[in-house]
Amino acid sequence: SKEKIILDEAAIRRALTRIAHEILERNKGVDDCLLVGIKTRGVFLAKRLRERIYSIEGKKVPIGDLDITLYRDDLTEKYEHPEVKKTDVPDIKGKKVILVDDVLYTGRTVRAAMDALVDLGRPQMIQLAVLIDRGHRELPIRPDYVGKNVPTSKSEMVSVFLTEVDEGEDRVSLQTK
Ligand code: 3GP
Ligand code: 5GP
Ligand code: MG
Repeated sequence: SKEKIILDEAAIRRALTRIAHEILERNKGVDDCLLVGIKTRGVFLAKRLRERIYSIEGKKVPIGDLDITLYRDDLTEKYEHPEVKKTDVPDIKGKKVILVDDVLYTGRTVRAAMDALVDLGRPQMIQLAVLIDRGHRELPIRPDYVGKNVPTSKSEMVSVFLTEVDEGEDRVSLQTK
């Protein structure tokens, strides 16, 4: 298999800085905003965005996380059904919730995340930030903030390495079988 670097450490840093600025611009600051990371790597990306926003704006955005796992509805089917296992999210009533994930693919995980959020209370708005949009959506979901759009085939895989959890430097690569 072949591996191609899509984003190196500096490119990830620049993308997150840009997204932090975009979040501040779109929301005219971050009052009433809440960052919610989708485990595992979405949580670390949300924390990095919170730090960036703090250094630009001097405001600490509250943070939460959602743990979503894929369950097979039927072992004979390839279809995978995402379910929310755990949530640790502050009060979202009336808040602008910014969901953060590393890779957006079918959109089913984000859909499960939105269902879980709406069950917790009525947010004012939900936005979506992803480091990589690899296409192949199966639901009408689009990100508001994107680090990089990466056209992929379904047989390819995007690998996201973040120093908080992975060996080596920050990087995103594309694995072709
Ligand atoms: P993450 O939790 O840090 O996002 O889903 C478990 C991990 O497997 C995810 O890590 C994700 O990065 C990785 N992964 C790679 N390709 C896929 C995929 O197609 N589906 C799912 N669910 N996870 C994938
Ligand atoms: P979904 O298909 O629901 O959009 O994505 C499912 C979950 O798997 C999400 O958390 C997403 O971040 C992750 N994911 C999907 N495709 C990939 C991929 O190619 N690489 C990585 N690292 N994560 C992926
Ligand atoms: Mg993910």
